[in-house]
Amino acid sequence: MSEDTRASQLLERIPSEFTLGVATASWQIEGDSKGRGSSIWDDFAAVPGNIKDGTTADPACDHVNRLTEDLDILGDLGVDAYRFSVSWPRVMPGHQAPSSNGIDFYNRLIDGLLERNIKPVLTAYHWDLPSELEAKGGWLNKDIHNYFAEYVDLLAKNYGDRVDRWATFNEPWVSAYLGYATKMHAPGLGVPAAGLESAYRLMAAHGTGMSVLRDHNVRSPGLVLNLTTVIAEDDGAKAARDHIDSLQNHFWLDLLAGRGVSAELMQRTRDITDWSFVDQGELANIAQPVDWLGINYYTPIRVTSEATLAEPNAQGQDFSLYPGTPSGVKMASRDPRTEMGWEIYAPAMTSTLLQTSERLPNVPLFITENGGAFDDKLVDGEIHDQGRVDYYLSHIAAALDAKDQGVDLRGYFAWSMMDNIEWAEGLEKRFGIYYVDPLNQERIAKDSAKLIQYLARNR
Ligand code: GBH
Repeated sequence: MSEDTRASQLLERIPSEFTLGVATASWQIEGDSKGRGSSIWDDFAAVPGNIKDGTTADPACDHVNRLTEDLDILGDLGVDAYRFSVSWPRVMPGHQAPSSNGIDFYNRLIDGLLERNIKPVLTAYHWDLPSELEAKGGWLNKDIHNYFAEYVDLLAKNYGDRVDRWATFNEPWVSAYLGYATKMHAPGLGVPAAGLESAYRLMAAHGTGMSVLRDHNVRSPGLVLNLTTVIAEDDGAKAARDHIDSLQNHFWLDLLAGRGVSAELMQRTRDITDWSFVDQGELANIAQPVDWLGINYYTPIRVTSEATLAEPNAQGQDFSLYPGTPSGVKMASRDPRTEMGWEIYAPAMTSTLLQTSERLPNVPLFITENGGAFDDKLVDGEIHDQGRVDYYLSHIAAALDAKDQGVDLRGYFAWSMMDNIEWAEGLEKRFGIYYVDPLNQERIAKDSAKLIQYLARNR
C-alpha cells in the first residue's frame, strides 16, 4: 500500500475530538543556560564522558531566543496541543526567589500557543532538578515533596489560568533508575537501593503536587509514566519478566490505584531495601484521583533464559535498571530497530494501553510521547525520513487499535517536535520531525513533519 493511502486511511480512523500534538522538554531544547539557575543536567554534562559527544546545555535548539519561530512552526503544523516542560531552575533559580524573566518566558510561550489555537500541556518536572536541591539529596531527601510543592505552587499561580493540561512528572522511572540506581543519567548516583527509594519519593512528590494543583483549581492535572509491555520469550524468563513488569509498570499504577507497594515486590527486593521509607499515611495522598494519565511508549522489553539466543541489548536496556531481577536471563530485543537499538514493534503499544487501562481503570489515557531516532540524511535541503514515517503510521494505528478495543484513549503526542539533546546520547540521536541544523539552528520539516501536519490539519 502506498504511503499516501496509509496516511489517508489512518486519517479516517482519527476521531475529530482526538488530540494530536507534539512534545519537547526544557533542558533538551532551550539553551540559554546563563538565563537560569543550574540543574543536575548541567552538572552531569560538565563531566567528560557522561554525555557521549560532549554536548552541554548550550545552545541546544536555542529555543529561548527562537520562541516566535518555534511557535510559528507549531502553528504551521496545525497540532491541537503542544506538550512542553518548565525548567525549575529557570523560574526558581537555586530553588530560591522566583525569577520574573524565567516566569515571563513561559508566559510568552503559553500566550503564543493560545494565539495560535494550540492547547498548552505543561509538565512541571522533566528531569532538570536545581543543583542546589541535589546537594540536599535530591529525590532522596525526605522533604523533597515540600520543595516540589513550592515550585508547583509558583507554576499554578502564574499559569493556572491558561494551561489546558498539567503533568506533575515525566517518567519518574527514568529519574529513579537511570539517575539514582545507575549512572546513566543525572545525577548519576549508581546505588540500587536509591533507585527504589527515589521512585517512592518521586511519587510522594507527585501526590503533593496534585494537592497543590487541586487547591488552585487548575484544569486536568495528571502525570506521565513510561510504561511498556514486558515479554518472556520462554518459561525460564517468566520470573524475570514479572519482576521487570513490577518495577516498570505495576509499581506506579499500584500507587496511583491505591494498592500501595505490592508484597511480592517488597519480598523480591528485600536484600536491597526494607522499604521503611514508605509512609502509610502518605499513600492515600499519592492515590488521589488524576484527571488523566500520559504514557510514553517507545519499545517493548523482551527477556529470555536462553543466553545464546540473546540479541545485542537495546540502548540502555540493562538489568541494573531493575534491581532484584533473578539471574540467568538476558534482554532479547529483536530487529527491526531504531538508531537507539530499540525494537520497533507497534503491537506492544496496543497491549501496553490495554494493560494500563486494566491496571488503572477509569482514567483517560494519552500517548504523551512516541517516536524514534533514525539516521536522517539531509539531501538538497530535504530529509526523507521514511523509517520515522513508517514508525508513526504503524504506531498511531496501534494506538487507535487500543481505542477500538475499548481503551479510553484521548490523544497522541509525537516525540519530538524537533531534533534536540537526547540526554546522555547528546545531539547524535535525532528524534525530531523537524531537523535542526547544529551549525546555524535552521529548522527543516522532515517528511514525518509533513505526515503529522497532514493528519492534524485534515481531521
Ligand atoms: C523519553 O525517555 C524522554 O521523556 C524524552 O525526554 C526522551 O528524549 C525520549 O524519551 C527519547 O529517549 O531503554 O532500552 O530499556 C524515554 C526513556 C526509553 C526509557 C525506552 C526506557 C525502554 C527501552 N525510555 N526505554 S530501554
